[in-house]
Parts: sequence; C-alpha cells; structure tokens
Amino acid sequence: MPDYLSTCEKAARKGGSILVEMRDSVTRHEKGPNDFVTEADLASQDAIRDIVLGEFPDHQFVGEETKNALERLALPASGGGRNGSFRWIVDPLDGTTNYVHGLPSYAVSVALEQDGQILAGVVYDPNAEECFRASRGCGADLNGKPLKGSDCKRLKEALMAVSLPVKISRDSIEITRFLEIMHACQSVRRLGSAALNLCYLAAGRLDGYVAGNLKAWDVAAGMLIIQEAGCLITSIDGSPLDLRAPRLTAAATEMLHTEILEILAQLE
Ligand code: 2AM
Ligand code: CA
Repeated sequence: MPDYLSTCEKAARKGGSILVEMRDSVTRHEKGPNDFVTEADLASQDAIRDIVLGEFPDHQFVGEETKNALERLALPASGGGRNGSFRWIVDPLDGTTNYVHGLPSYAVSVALEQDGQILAGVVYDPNAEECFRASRGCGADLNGKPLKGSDCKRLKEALMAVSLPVKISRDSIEITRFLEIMHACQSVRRLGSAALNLCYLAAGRLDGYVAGNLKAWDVAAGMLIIQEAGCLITSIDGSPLDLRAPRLTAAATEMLHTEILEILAQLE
C-alpha cells in the first residue's frame, strides 16, 4: 500500500508553512457573516492539492475552499480506479478567525477517505510545530511520540472543549448544551480550531469535546487521530459519527463519554 500518511504529512506541512509566511500580509474576505476566508486559505489549499494530486492523480480532492465542496462531499467518491474510491478531505486553515487576529491556535487538516472510511490523517499546527498523525489500525502520534488520551472518567474532573457557531442565537440548544456542560465539568475552553480540539483530546490535554454543525474537513483527520489514540467519538446522540454532518461528542474514556451523552440527551 502506498505511504498515504507521508503524503498527508508532506501536504499539511507545506500548507502550514504557507500560512506562516502569509500571516502578516493577509486581507480577509467575508464568505458569510463572520465567516472569513483569506488569500492564505486559498494558497495553502492550492499547494496541498498540488502535492496530493501530484502523487495520486486519479484520486478525488475536496477542500473547504473547493467550489461546491459540500455538494461534492455528498456524492460517492469516484477517484482511484481499480483500487476503490479515494478522496482527500482537506481544511487548508482550520481556525481562520484566530489566524486573522494573530492568535496562534490554527492548523491544517489533511485526510484520505476510501469508500467512506478515513485511512490516514494529519493535523499540523505550524506555530507550535506539532504534527498529529494517524493511520487506520496503526495508532496515532504527535511528532513521532505515540498519542494516548487521558484517563478522566468523571465530568466534574474533566477539562472540556465546546465549539459554537458564529452569531449563535441566545436561545439555541447549543447554548443550553454549553451551559449545562460548563456547570457539570471542571472547566470549559473554546479554542477556535475544531481540528486542534480533537488532537488535544487525543493527546490527553483535553478530556472531552462537544460540537454541533461542524463540516467534514474540520473532523476528517481528527476523528481518526482520536480513535487511534484510544478515545471515543460519536454523534451527539451516541450514534456513529456522520462525517457529512458532524455533530459530535468525543471523550477520553467510555465512562466520561456516557456521562456527557446522558447530560446532552436530557436537553433534547
Ligand atoms: P470555537 O471552538 O472557538 O467555538 C472551526 O474549527 C472553529 O470555528 C470551531 O472550533 C469553532 O470555534 C468555530 N465554528 C464556526 N462555526 C461553527 C459551528 N457551526 N459549530 C461549531 N463551531 C463552529
Ligand atoms: Ca477553514
């Protein structure tokens, strides 16, 4: 089998170096209310696509900045010829709001999907020079050191991350979830990068994570990194995570995961 993980890493590192190079010169454009894209998102994605398709020209490529990305992800992949259907799912800059404000928490996420399963994924944080990697069945590592989640079993001892959409209404269910979790856990963080939240959970820095309405490119690499680090990730109702509509609950241990799911279920 080709070394897909190396390609993920090479592409993610290249994207990350472009983000750092362009950091002080970008102008931001609004895709929607408070939803920014910069020249850096686009340049990073172009470089990643060139590397990936240079090595695997018959694979499909969908990045956040690809035209009609969501519609393309909804279709079955067709790339890969005789070897099945391969699709690269890429966020060239996860955490654009942090990036445009000069906050260091942002990352590049590169994953390879085959017939609906993530085979390999890398999340690269170019500021911290942290490269989180996983390939299916082979474990996860951070800069070569094996990753393992924390052993936190109780929500009252957990450091949680919660992600919320921009301009969320005050009476939204997601605000209710946020308040309930904040009340029940040790402390909550909103860090601005879903991909890094997933990796920090895999690294034992966070104990749990709840997010509604993310996109496939935010979670494709991170969900494999979580699973390969021995942590759990499901949909908010406990069913298997739908990569096309990720509303997720992730936790370091089964006991903590169950407790979070029970709290969320009471709010539905
Ligand atoms: P937050 O974690 O600080 O809430 C993209 O990875 C980041 O954008 C998320 O981590 C989150 O920041 C924010 N975000 C934007 N839209 C979102 C949504 N619909 N649901 C959850 N987080 C969203
Ligand atoms: Ca992005």
